[in-house]
Amino acid sequence: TKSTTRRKKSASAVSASIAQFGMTPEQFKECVVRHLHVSLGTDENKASKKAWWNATCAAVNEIVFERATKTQKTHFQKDTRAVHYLSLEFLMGRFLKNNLTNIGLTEVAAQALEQLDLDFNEICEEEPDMALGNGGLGRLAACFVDSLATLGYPAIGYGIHYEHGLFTQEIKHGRQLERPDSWREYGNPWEICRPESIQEIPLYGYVETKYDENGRIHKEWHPGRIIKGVPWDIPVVGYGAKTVNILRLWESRASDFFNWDVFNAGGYLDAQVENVQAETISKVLYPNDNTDAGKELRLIQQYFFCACSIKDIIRRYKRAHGDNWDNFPAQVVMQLNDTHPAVAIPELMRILVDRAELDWDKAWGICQKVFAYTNHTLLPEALEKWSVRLFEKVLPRHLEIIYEINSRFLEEVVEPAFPDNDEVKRKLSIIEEGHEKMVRMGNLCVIGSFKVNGVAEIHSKLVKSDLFPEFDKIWPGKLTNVTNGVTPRRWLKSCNPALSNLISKHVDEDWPVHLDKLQKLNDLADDKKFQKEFMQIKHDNKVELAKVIKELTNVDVDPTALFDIQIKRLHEYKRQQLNLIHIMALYRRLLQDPDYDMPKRVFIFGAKAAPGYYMAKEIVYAINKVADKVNNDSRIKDKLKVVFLPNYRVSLAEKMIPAADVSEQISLAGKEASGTGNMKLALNGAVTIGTLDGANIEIAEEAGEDNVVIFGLTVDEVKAKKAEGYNPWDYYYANEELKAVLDWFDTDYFTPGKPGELAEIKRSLLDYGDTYMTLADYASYSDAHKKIDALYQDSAKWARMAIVNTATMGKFNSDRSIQDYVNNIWKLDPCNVE
Ligand code: T68
Repeated sequence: TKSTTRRKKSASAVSASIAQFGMTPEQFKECVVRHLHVSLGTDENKASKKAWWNATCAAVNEIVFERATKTQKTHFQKDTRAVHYLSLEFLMGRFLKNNLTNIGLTEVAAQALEQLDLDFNEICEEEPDMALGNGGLGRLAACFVDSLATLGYPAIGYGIHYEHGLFTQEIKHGRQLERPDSWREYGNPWEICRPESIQEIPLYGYVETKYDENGRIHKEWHPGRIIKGVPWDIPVVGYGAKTVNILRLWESRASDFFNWDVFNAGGYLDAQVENVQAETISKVLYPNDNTDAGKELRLIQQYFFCACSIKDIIRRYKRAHGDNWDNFPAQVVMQLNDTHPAVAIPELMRILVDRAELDWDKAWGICQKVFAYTNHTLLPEALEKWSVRLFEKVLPRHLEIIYEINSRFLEEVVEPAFPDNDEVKRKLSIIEEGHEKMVRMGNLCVIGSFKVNGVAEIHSKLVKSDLFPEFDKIWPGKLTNVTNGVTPRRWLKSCNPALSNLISKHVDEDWPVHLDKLQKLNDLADDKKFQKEFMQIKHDNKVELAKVIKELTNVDVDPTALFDIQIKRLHEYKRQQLNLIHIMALYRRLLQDPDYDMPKRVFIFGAKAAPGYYMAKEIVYAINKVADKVNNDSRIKDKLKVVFLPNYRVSLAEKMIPAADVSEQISLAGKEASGTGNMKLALNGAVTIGTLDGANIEIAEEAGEDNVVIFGLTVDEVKAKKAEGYNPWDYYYANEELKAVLDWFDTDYFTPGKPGELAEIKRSLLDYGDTYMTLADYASYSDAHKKIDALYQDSAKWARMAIVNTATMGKFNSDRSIQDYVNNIWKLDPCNVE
């Protein structure tokens, strides 16, 4: 009966998609085979899996490109207002399954490939991830473009077409090694080059001051170099595929005429060197998350893609409106994804003042209606600052413009609000005075934008109270909140098909676009039959993950054990070290008392450390060494396993998230702006163990306090403790278990023959002050895990919690986030594409 219902189910899915795109599995199969012949130049007998994947993509693209063209044409004809999402990162992952989900042909394609004796999932595995981002910030941009297309809003994403995305991670003898990520070495079927829209971008050089016949000052920038920006377009398919928007990514090239003929009359070789430098700009994504690298190449990347994008936006605007700038703010809104694209503000001013010859006030009036800025962090080391010296070298005219913006702001805005207050002026100035003068990009963004948002309630509150309090006084209402969200198409429907099918049996089929409808599952939370089905799916997903774990690490894990997952970038503020210390404590308890009462547990990590972040890499090493020891210790009878899955990325997340029982969200309160992995895990029925930080607070509000396990200091308690003088040694001496575990780091217990190899971790937690108060939260964290253990041992109670988590995550749909942006910031109308 199971297989008949499956066939019935898929038959109805197939007929639904035939209604929309008129395709049967046979027709799809013919299309794939045709592409194998005419696009790939091979045939059924010779084709590699990669060729089959390419041919399948080509078949999907027949629909996708047609819809993309229609969408662009409609937006042009209706002259729609659009949002332009400027982001240095778009962490898109794989496209095939997602695009099939969104055009409604997953089942058709799976059956077509089956008829060709191919396995759909295996073919999907051929696709490399498009990893043009570090973590949450980049993945948020990807979820947002998905939601914008799904909701039918005219939108374009602008970014960089990196040749190498985020490095791939290998683990060798427990340590992280970085290898370049060559995601498009063999071509990428999802992108189209648009040489007709190339832009030329100036850099370096000097500024000449001229006066016209009326004595009016005019500035002319004589650049030292011109770079070419080549756009690559990637279609972004909305759910239902009515709207297909574009993600436009810029690749840098040497500008042929300028560098070859004019500047380098001297030599062929010199010209080649300049070509290499030009092409370096889009070579590689900077691998830091939540830290500011401060490197010249990074500033050039930022300017390069902002300047290309603004020229592109203006070209499109002029096609409809000519040289009349009056409608520009009505047509264009630009969302700055963090301060990384902040230089777009002085760039637009430069074009309006120097090129279009608008007077300053009119130009500034336009700018202030066009830009909005999203803040993603309060961590001081992540707040971008550029040295004035570097800025002047790379962008001499922009530095002048920033000075002008700043002096007018201090005089016309700050002085009236805070008369004679030099301290406030010093704080709000875009220029930080000191040993080395710096440009503060956050201040520039707040001053140049009409709205500024944080990404979760508590974070936005702290942006107002701690980061920009004076700005909030000057411009009440400018600082606001938009809580993050994730797309349920990728993060539930496509990554967890079994759970999605179960949901569709009990909730209207349109739940992927009306996620609040999951609330209906609340009524089934105590239903024995539903609990059984729900937990059976969780179990099956764990069986699948166990296979992946075996393949990647050769560790055997028991799918009946509790799967506890922490997946996110490795950072001390995210406190993977707290998780590790607790695992070591559990291990110690099991060694001391073989009957120690706990369910079988598997702790699973996925995390990349920034290549230059020493302590993060030490923590990766420590996790792997502890895993080696624990997993091979027969004394604890497999009651505890520790797994570090290498090369965590979007496609691996899609396999891990559906298999999680527990979601670790354990940052120090006040440090994680929002988190988005927390939402994905809870949506797939994981129970959160978390601090009152970021979106955890809102997740707890939605799921109810009984369905999450909260521990640790609150933001206010953190502040109070810091003020009274936090001393980690107090916690070390007060807690026998904590002391014993920390002392383990000095021994060679986990690093045989190499005592003290892990000692730096202990030192960071004691001698260097424990910046993120790991020890202060340890006891509370340990208690929270005891609570988890007890809850898990009551399987009905646990099933109820898991179901309620899935049922109550409707708020965290990125469609809701986008609708908040539309209502409160962008003021867009959806556009119907026939
Ligand atoms: C993340 N930030 C936040 N930054 O840490 C996370 N930084 O709480 C939030 O949920 C997410 O943004 C989305 O709002 C980042 O991911 C970076 O990746 C980054 C990259 C370069 C420089 C600085």
